[in-house]
Amino acid sequence: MKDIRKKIIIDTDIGDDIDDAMALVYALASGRFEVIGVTTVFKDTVKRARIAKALVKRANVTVPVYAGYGMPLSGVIPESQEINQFRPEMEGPDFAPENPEPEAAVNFITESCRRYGKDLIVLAVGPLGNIARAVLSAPDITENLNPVIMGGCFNSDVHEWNIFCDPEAASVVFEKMHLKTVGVEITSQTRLDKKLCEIVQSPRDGLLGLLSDLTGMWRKAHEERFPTLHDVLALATIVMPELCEWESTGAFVNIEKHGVTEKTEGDNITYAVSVKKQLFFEEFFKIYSKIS
Ligand SMILES: [Ca+2]
Repeated sequence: MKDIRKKIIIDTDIGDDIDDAMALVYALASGRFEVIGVTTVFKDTVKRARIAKALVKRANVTVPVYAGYGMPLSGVIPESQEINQFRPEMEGPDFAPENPEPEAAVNFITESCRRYGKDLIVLAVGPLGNIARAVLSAPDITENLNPVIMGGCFNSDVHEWNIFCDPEAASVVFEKMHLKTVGVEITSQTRLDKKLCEIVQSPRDGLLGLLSDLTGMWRKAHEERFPTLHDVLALATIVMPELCEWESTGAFVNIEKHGVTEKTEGDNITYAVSVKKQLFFEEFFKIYSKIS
């Protein structure tokens, strides 16, 4: 039988905000995606890869995890290297990335794009350092690499975090390719309330048990705030584009304004202009309740 799952690579800054871990769990366990691999980006990418690997192992699947570039394209080292969801047991040899050289992550993206062509979606839910380096080193992949990203803000001058952390990389990506993005003005509408957060944090075993623990660690580091599912929404739109309404525009990253995304003439950026929040939550928790 033909595998109808979407082939994806997830390029992630897992370990800072908690929604990256939630998106990875959803991708690994929903039955809707074939995760070809995971690449990590920004700051301590090896630690991030170890967190991702812990989730992959709990999901009982074989998915390669590569530690990509921690350094933004500008070469300016980020101030803090702290990662809030790292547990001591993740130091063990079982959780090491496939290859700790950042170039290996970029090569993995490049080779996968060439191998799978338009059958592969690259989901970028962190700063865009790996994707930009892939495009700069292998311009031929731009034809097929049409990433789905969580990033930017298209209705005001707000700095969206992923673009802000590596505006030079985002500028390359926005300039050189067709992409689909869900900006922060849309994803910020998907914050969990107390009741939904309690479902995620309820004690259990297996994959959801680890996600519950990581959510607790993240909340402790963030004044017990409730998570917002930015990255999960971007992922979910790959299989349910109807979750959002979309418009097309050109856009550039204003580096002097530290990464504000400004609309311009053109149509290479497809961006979300609204979200059906209730439908999204229903879908997320429907899948969630089936994960063992
Ligand atoms: Ca993220």
